[in-house]
Amino acid sequence: MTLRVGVIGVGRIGAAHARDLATGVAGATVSAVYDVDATRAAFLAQELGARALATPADLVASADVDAVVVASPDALHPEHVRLCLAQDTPVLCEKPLAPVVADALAIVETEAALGRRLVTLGFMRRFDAGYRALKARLDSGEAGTPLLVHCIHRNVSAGPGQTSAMTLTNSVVHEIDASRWLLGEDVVSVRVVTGRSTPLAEAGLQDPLQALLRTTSGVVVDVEAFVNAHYGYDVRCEVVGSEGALDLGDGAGVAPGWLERFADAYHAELQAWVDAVVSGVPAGASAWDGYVATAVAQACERALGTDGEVPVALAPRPDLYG
Ligand code: ISE
Repeated sequence: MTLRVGVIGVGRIGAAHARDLATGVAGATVSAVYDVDATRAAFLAQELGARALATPADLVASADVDAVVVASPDALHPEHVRLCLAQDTPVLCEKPLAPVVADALAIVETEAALGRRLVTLGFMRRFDAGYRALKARLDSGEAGTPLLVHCIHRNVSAGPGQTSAMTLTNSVVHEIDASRWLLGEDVVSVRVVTGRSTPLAEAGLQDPLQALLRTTSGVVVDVEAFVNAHYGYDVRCEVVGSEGALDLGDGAGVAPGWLERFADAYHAELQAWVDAVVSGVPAGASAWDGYVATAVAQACERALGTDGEVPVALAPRPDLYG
């Protein structure tokens, strides 16, 4: 069976996903695309032999769309995922599931009521070779008991209108998910530390900032998020345990940008998603993982500008998410 995928939002990551689905990922083709920029959608549709449709709703309802990738702007993710749930259509949603936790929770509740895992979150670090090797070594017990996780997340430059809240819900959200996944634990409280900002940051943007996450067992995860690092795209992760320290290994160098740094991970994530939709066995991060990541990121938003430690309150986890 060839999975016919529709892609909503074909800017940078959406176009990259669409091209890979059309030409690289086994068992998939791209049948339809939508973008608010109709010209951009039309060009990509022509390149891929797909149709450019007039609205996201048309795309999701289209008879030749079996599954959907949502790569629209963050604030539109909930609306586009809801369209998919209403049509019982599997969807790979780029992170975050929603910038606002209530919207993310509403999606979890809708999916739980349907009783079927339709939503997968695009947390691609889970498919990166360095992160996977780190997790395998951690799970083997090689480093003993995990005590600290040090994360660095540096972007080359932020887009116009970037806010500190966006740094948290759009960038730090990756480290929130990756540390939960690596440690197999939830975050119970957060702090955010800020200091001098780079002169390259827009007025009002705290850049860099540091988020400190405390997990259930007391592991402290520190995340440096610096969205105008200028020199390159630099993502690092080190877990310090009672018997050793583990990091991402040689693969983790400075890259021109996130598309280059995580190209293999994005590809592996798409392949795993297509295989999961076809087999019916879910793979990758769930809507619950997306909800939790946003809940932690929004706790960080509340902690921003205070000296305090802010608790993370989570809704009860529906049985669907085991
Ligand atoms: C971007 O949306 C991504 O997901 C990148 O992986 C991340 O590094 C960047 O900070 C985000 O803006």
